[in-house]
Amino acid sequence: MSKKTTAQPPEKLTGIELTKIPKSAVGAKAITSALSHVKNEVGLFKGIGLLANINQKYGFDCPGCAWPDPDEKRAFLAEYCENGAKAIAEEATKNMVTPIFFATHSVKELAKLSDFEIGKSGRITHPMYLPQGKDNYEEISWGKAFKLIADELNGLNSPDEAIFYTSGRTSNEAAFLYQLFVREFGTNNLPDCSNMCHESSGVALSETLGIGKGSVTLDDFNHADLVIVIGQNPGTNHPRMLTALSETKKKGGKIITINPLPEVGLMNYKDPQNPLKWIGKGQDLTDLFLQVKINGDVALLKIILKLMKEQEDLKPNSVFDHQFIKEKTAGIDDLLKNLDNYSIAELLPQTGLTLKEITAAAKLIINNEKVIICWAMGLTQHKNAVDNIREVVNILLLKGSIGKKGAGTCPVRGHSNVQGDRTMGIWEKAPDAFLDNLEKEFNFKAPRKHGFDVVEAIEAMHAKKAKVFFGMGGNFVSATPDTEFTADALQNCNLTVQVSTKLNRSHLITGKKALILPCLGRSEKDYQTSGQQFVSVENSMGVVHQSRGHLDPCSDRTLSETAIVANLANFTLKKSNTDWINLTSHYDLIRDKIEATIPGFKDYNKRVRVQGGFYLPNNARENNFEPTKTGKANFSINKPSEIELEKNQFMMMTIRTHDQYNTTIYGLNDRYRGVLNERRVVFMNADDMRNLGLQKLDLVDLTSHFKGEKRKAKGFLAVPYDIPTQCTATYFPEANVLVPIKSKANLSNTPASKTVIITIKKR
Ligand SMILES: Nc1nc2c(c(=O)[nH]1)N[C@H]1C(S)=C(S)[C@@H](COP(=O)(O)OP(=O)(O)OC[C@H]3O[C@@H](n4cnc5c(=O)[nH]c(N)nc54)[C@H](O)[C@@H]3O)O[C@H]1N2
Ligand SMILES: Nc1nc2c(c(=O)[nH]1)N[C@H]1C(S)=C(S)[C@@H](COP(=O)(O)OP(=O)(O)OC[C@H]3O[C@@H](n4cnc5c(=O)[nH]c(N)nc54)[C@H](O)[C@@H]3O)O[C@H]1N2
Ligand SMILES: [Mo]
Repeated sequence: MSKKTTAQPPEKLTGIELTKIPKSAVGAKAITSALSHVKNEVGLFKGIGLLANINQKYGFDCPGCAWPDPDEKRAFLAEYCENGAKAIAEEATKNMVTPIFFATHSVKELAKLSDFEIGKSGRITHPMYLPQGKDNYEEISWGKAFKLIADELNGLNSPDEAIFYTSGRTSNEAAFLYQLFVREFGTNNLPDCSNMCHESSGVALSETLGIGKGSVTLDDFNHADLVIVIGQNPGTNHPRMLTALSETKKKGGKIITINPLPEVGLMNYKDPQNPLKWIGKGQDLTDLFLQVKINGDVALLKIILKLMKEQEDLKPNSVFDHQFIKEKTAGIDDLLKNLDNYSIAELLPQTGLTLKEITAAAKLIINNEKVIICWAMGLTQHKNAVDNIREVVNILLLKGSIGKKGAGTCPVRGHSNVQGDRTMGIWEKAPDAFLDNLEKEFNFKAPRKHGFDVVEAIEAMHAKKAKVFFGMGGNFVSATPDTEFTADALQNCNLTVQVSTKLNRSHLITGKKALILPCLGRSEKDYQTSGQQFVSVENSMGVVHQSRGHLDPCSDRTLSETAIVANLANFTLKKSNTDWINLTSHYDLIRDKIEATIPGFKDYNKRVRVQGGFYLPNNARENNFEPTKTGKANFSINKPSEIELEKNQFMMMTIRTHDQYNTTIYGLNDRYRGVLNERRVVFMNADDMRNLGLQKLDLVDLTSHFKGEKRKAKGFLAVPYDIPTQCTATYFPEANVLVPIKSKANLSNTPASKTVIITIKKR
């Protein structure tokens, strides 16, 4: 497709070794793996000091994930996990990407490396500029860099020709200033990683419950009768969640896991904080495992709903919470009537399960009162993703399992401040009330036309309707779908700018001109004119708390994200009523402005200084559903997957290994799945392999099929795995080239990266 620099990771294989899949997650191996990463990247002495500060009340927030910290006790040296330690090691690395590095490595040469090799180059130390037609980045002063961006932005025909992306690590303070700058500049083009992540949850939950966030707190896991974990792999992606699940079990609660893969972390667990338990069997977490087919979830949940209804009809008042339904909800009659349109026999094949297995799950739901349902990308990245989540809500509403202790919705967020960034207004569709407040406080006219989300932004750049791309963190070209198409889109731009900590592929697939603006990481001290600052972030459960850096910055030429935004605004905005530079002199001043514009932040500066921070208001948690269109919690009618595979086709999900953070590759192992030293693998059912005449580790090429279009990814090793027939899995970002730009979720526009239709051909 593309004649320009290829944006796909190289086809090179790295020497695979298949090992036994461990029976238990965490334990001693996790600790040794974490320490070895810290030792290699940071050095052991400095590394231990760093780890002691992660997630402590006056330390810094772990940039790993958004799982909350305990409100009460915090273990010394222990409120992090293996993968949090790796995230920190990655940020605090000794390796530096200096102007000399760029002078001696051309962009074309670097683009041939794997994401692992690119990332390991290290932290970017100086602002760098790639002039048009040049092969190498050159050092540039901050002043010249800001002027260059300002000139480019002010030269556009309309502010809507610029795109301002955000990844989810940006602090509340930086995010608030950033969206303000973008809106004063005149556009709502504020796509963010949420668009590819939990957007489907936001859409489904806002419609049904009146808030786009989850309703549970960490303490609810101590009171739940039943926790269902569906479409999520916490052992790898939210390891500290295993502690919460372990608490549920210790108190007598049950756990159902719904996943095409028997993910080790969910099956059995060894507490990292209790070395005495590292030897021995560990604790079984999952009571019932439903190995659903990819995208079979609506069909499965519908069967459960039908079984619940059947039992309620048989024995009235034994299943449904009628008082809750009557007082708090709308739409139950339509839901129950609609369920009659589906027969269990018709739904069953989509799930790949037996009726006996599903009945066992339904029984657990029927017989328990307080239910929490947790989910992540396994539900959100499908064409019918919003249906998935609304169906989850239907089950909870029938049980009255929302807004009471031990029950509720738990969409587990990804990036450590992705939820906070949304609260701060990083949203291409920010509501009018938010914009009204901004206008009042900052005395300007905010644009009202909705901006581009991620997919729309790519399409706009591809069509040359957008010409400047500005990325506040992240790795746009590798994280987004349809790698070649997106690469073309970015290369069409006049200017691409990346505010980054570490080198990544988006620095190498650029517009005609490109800039890299190096910023401080979460673990580093942030000094402004009034002294050292702290920032604040919001976790997955709506707790806002502070985060204070511990290390000296990797270079004296980096700036904080907050300072970068303020300077950019100062250079770009011809008239603004805001004193941008003064605002960044002390971040309390920014927090005062947040308090003045966003509900829930009363006494922000005082409450953020209280140990552990504070909870934002959450109507669903408080059993109040007034913000929905009906003023009640809404039942909904949802559709099972409509995708039909041809006989030779497979469904492919793109997932994370145990050794990566999205596009940042920590290492080449996926320990919990028994794959070492290789990322170019495709997990397949052994019967499917046999039918295709494939042997273990045969080299195959993958082709995706979408509305007559084909996309190819070459050179993957077939690995037989415990996965349902016609289901396959590959790793993100190697397989992103196969995700068609137009294949996305209804209503949320999230790329359908878990339902890619492929064929597999032996080399
Ligand atoms: N160490 C580490 N931590 C991370 C990240 C990381 O890359 N590394 N990324 C962060 C981010 S941004 C996010 S969003 C989260 C992601 O956290 P997860 O959502 O856990 O990440 P994925 O690897 O995408 O895993 C999706 C899980 O859903 C399952 N699944 C896929 N399709 C289906 C389906 O159709 N139905 C069901 N029931 N299950 C399905 C897969 O088998 C897999 O277990 O983690 C965050 N934390
Ligand atoms: N096929 C497929 N595609 C997916 C997914 C999938 O499951 N499958 N998951 C999607 C999901 S859930 C998400 S959230 C997106 C992630 O998309 P992104 O957030 O865009 O990607 P990341 O890989 O997290 O970004 C890593 C880069 O962020 C920069 N960085 C790290 N820390 C900081 C910081 O503190 N400040 C700044 N300014 N920069 C920093 C570093 O330079 C690093 O290279 O990918 C999505 N893409
Ligand atoms: Mo995410």
